[in-house]
Amino acid sequence: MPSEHWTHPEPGDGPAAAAAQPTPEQVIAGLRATSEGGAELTQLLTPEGERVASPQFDRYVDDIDAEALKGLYRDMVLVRRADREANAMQRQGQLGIWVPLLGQEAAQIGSGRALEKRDMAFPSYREHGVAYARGIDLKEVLGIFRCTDHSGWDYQAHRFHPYTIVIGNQVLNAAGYAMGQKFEGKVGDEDSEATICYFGDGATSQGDVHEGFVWAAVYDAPIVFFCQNNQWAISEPTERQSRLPLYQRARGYGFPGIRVDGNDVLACLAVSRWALEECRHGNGPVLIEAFTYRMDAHTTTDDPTRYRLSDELEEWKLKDPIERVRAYLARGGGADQAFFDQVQADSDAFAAELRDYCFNMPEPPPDRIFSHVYAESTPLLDAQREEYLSYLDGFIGAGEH
Ligand SMILES: Cc1ncc(C[n+]2csc(CCOP(=O)(O)OP(=O)(O)O)c2C)c(N)n1
Ligand SMILES: [Mg+2]
Repeated sequence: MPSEHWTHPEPGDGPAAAAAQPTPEQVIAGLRATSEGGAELTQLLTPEGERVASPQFDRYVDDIDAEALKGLYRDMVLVRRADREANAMQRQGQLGIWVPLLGQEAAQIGSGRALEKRDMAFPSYREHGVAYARGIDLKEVLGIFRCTDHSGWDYQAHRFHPYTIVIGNQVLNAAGYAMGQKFEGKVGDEDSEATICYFGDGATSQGDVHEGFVWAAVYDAPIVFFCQNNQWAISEPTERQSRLPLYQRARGYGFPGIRVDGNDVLACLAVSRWALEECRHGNGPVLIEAFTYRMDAHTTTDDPTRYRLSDELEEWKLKDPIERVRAYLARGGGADQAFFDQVQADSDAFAAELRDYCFNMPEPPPDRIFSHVYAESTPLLDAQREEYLSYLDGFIGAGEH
């Protein structure tokens, strides 16, 4: 009987085994994304909301009492609510596109809340939860998706780089930034700086990510590579990116890699704090693979029913990042119904504010595309701006005849 999953024969298996080819069914079985994180998964809170002791990581969350956990819960509910509102606004034609974070709240809030103000974060395009944790008003994020803005926030003030759409490219930027932190002597003690860089499972196949890993490794750069393995790169499952679990790739570059339950906000917080501390003390880089799931489409232009089965989604719903915290808080008496109702009401108000802003979003001045191209403008850029503005002036009164 052929096994459900086809595996490559071992060298000693002989020519017959080596000649064997997988059946189409085995290829499909191998393509299926998995909901199992394996024995290596670091978890502090099970999907049922049970606290699991971890000799290695408990000390990184010993300050997280019921109040602090309620704060993390609130963060996750708010960003999920904002995400759902933005998704709906795209469907109503108010946004050009939306990139949902649904399902990845714990990975983003846990790691985002692990950062100190002085640390620097480099996102891809799905990190609205990290943006929120960095103190960015999500109204500023909406502008990108309404196509009125390139990314409006002050990235130095928030220590949160602009979104990067080119897959994996931010890994090079982040590695270079972290090397700069090292060269400027900002590494070595508790008050040191670190960098965190977000990317997906699919991005790990990009050359930029490989190059970023190499540069960061050989310069001992203080950078946490935070890979959100949400099981899919649009329609490609993780099995199409790697034969071995992604966190194990770190070994080949000579730095530690760890797989954390990306749906467990406590574990993501603990593991990220540990990794950042390693970096602060000059032991970077570190790779974190946050094992999670993209519960919605890749973007609003995608239809996941064309490439994945709904039973997979149903399985992941049981591992929901918000529900396990709710179960833990409710069972342990850390929160009562009034708390949960209040968070729900706050999230509805938060979403209403976003909606109101989006519908009334001001048009940016047309010459805005020339700003922030360089730290200081250049004569060529000035000339281009002037030419563009006088071209636009040519339309004044044109519609009156
Ligand atoms: C260099 C490059 N190639 C291709 C694309 C098109 N593209 C956009 S998102 C994406 C998949 C990325 O998957 P992953 O890294 O797993 O991140 P996720 O979207 O799942 O968060 C691709 C191929 C792109 N934006 N940039
Ligand atoms: Mg992915």
